[in-house]
Amino acid sequence: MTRPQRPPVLAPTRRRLLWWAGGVSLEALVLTMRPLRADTARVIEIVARRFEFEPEVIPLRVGEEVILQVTSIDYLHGFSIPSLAIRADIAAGQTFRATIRPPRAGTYVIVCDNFCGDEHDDMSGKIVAS
Ligand SMILES: [Cu+2]
Repeated sequence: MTRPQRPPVLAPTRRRLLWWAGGVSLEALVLTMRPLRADTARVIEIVARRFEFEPEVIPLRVGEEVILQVTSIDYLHGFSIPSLAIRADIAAGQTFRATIRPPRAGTYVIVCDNFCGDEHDDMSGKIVAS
């Protein structure tokens, strides 16, 4: 009595494995080649509190890409840099992140545009790009 011949199962499995490994290698190559700007940009932590941003002055180089990480520690503050088209409301305990790159030398004014108390009008800061 002869046993029925089994179809070769190794070849398709190996082919699938090669396709999978090739896909993983290609994906790794693409990920390696992708620019990692967001990961390499310097993070500048800013605290928003009645009635100031700290630090108040942020010196940057023209064209330098940075991540502003703004945390309100006490109230709903506005964070606005009109000349860079950046704006957010930041509730107490929340953090807002924005990536910026000052295009020209100069001063970029930061204001709180959400009324937060008697000295709200004094709550400002600036980015000085040179
Ligand atoms: Cu305010």
